[in-house]
Amino acid sequence: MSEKEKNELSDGGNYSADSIHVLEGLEAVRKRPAMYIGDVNEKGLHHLVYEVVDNSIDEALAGYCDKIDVIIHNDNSITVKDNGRGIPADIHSKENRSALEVVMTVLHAGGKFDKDSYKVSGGLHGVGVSCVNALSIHFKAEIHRDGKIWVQEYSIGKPLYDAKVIGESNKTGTIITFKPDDSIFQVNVYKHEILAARLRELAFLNAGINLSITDEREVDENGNFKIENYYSEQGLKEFVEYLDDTRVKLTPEIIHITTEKNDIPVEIALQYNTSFAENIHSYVNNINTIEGGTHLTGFRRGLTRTLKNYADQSGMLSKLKIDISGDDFREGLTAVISVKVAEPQFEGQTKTKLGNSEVSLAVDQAVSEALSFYLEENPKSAKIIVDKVILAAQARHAARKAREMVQRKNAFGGGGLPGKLSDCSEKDPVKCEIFLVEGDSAGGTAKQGRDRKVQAILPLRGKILNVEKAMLHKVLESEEIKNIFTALGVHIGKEEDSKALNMDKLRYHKIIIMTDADVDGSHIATLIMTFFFRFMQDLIKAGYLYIASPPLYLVKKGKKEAYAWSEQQRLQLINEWAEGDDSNVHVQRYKGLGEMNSEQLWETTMNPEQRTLQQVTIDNAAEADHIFSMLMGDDVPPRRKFIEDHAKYANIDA
Ligand code: 0RA
Repeated sequence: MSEKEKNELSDGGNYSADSIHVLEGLEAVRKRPAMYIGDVNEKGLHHLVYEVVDNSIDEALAGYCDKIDVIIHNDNSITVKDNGRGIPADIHSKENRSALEVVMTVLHAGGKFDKDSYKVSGGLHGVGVSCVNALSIHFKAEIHRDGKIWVQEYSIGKPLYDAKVIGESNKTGTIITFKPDDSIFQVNVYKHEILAARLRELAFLNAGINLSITDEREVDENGNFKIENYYSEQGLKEFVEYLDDTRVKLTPEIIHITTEKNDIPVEIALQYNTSFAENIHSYVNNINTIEGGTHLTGFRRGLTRTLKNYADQSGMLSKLKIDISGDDFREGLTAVISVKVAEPQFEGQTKTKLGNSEVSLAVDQAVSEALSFYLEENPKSAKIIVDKVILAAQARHAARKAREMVQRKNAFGGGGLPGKLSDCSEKDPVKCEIFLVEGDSAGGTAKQGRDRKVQAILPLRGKILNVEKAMLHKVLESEEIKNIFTALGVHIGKEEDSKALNMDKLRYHKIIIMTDADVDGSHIATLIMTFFFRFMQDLIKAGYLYIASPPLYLVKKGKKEAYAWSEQQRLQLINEWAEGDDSNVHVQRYKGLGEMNSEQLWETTMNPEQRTLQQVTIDNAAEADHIFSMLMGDDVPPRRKFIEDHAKYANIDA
């Protein structure tokens, strides 16, 4: 506990003085919620749940809890229930109030009672459960401990009554229920998929804990709530299996490392597959470190050195004329790295880059020890891996040649913009948008309808290359993909020197994918998103990628016309206009962009004043990786199942 917090708590046992301090603390959270939970949109809303779950995970990591249940209630309030020791609730003589109340109402007080506990979990901002309380219109804590049931309720962080005993219990645990405050959050509907993906991830990251999600908003035909359980016996090994379940494995075994180096617990699982993508997911204290950091550097260094030594010693590189780069060792590699660091230093733009220098060596040692052992023990697999690395090096050289060709052509081609691009006249990238449009015909309509000052149009022919399955030089040679990156002004590639996108050259700050509102259209949009996800991820992270939403229907009655973007809107319009007789209400289903004329396309889909754009974001990188590899892979059944499961969100002809 910091000196400041101690002072706040031990203010001579003066209850009212304490509470004033407390309310000031929580008032600060309500005044500037984004400072504590990131934002007040979808992300922040879901962050509240993570914050509460993290406390239960800590209790599990301390060895006292193995079951955590999350319930989404009908009114979008949330319950998180665990079978840990229960938060102490009796009166603390010093503070003159229940310990529970202190945990729930003092900023950063959560868990600090237990000095021995090795607190490693904790949300991205590690703000504690009192922040969730401050941002909830209603919050209830129920504690089962020492044979009793305690409760206390709060509103916007203020206790509604003193913690009290309401019954007896022979169990222990903590049950938190909260309803986010609508006056703080822009959105108030929880997304099942987002919470489920996080719980699945937590299950893999913390083997042996039973996690579940119950969604009371979804009831099946037997009247049962939708419920999913997540449990992993073997941790990261199963995480890699899950990530790669639709990829073709190169070696039969997954390399799984669980060790501790210099008091730093390190867990790693890795396996090579036949794809060309590098899929490394790293975590520190259960937080996805999307910007990487010292643990990732240590992993790469250990992997490269160990594989290189092995290949050198076995003489496999003697005939190779070209150099091997670090990237070549990671082509087709899926890996998850998880470290637990007692005092993590987070750096970087999103505070998801680990700075602690001691972690680098710990991970390097862990991976090189285990990997050299594995290579010696499994010579067949070792040869397959080294062959793959050599192939990657050769492909990289071919790709460099292909790229140099493109660049040379561009240098002589004057400006180098693709012939198909109808550019805008404005030059300031911040004001400029580019529409990537499916098909030449829709491209023509969009060109006529656009605001030519700030909107550029790039028509794309049918289906672009599936980058999930293609080798790098094929990607670079693909006409459509060349058109995309030359129009954008940035280059792509996997070589170390060009890895960072030259984002300052980016010519548009809104890149809008515009495809037909049918199954083919959404497949094409997915192909384009896959390309951005694999080759220009920084651009998605910067918030530049969007999807246009063309309407599904035009509803007409006499001279009246209106568009509908959903089945529900269509029915509502018909209801409003029909007045008991819908015979003269005419509904036109837009199957493709091409069925609209240029004014209609402008009005409904392109006009910044009226349109709705969906921003493409990466909520959960591991889950996104899993979904993209599944959607774009060879395996048809899981893809079909995914599309069927999501059909109600897609549209009727799916
Ligand atoms: C501090 C001390 C003790 C338990 C907890 C915190 C605790 C907090 C949370 C939050 C969610 N679930 C939780 N479970 C436990 C207990 C210390 C002891 O019993 O010695």
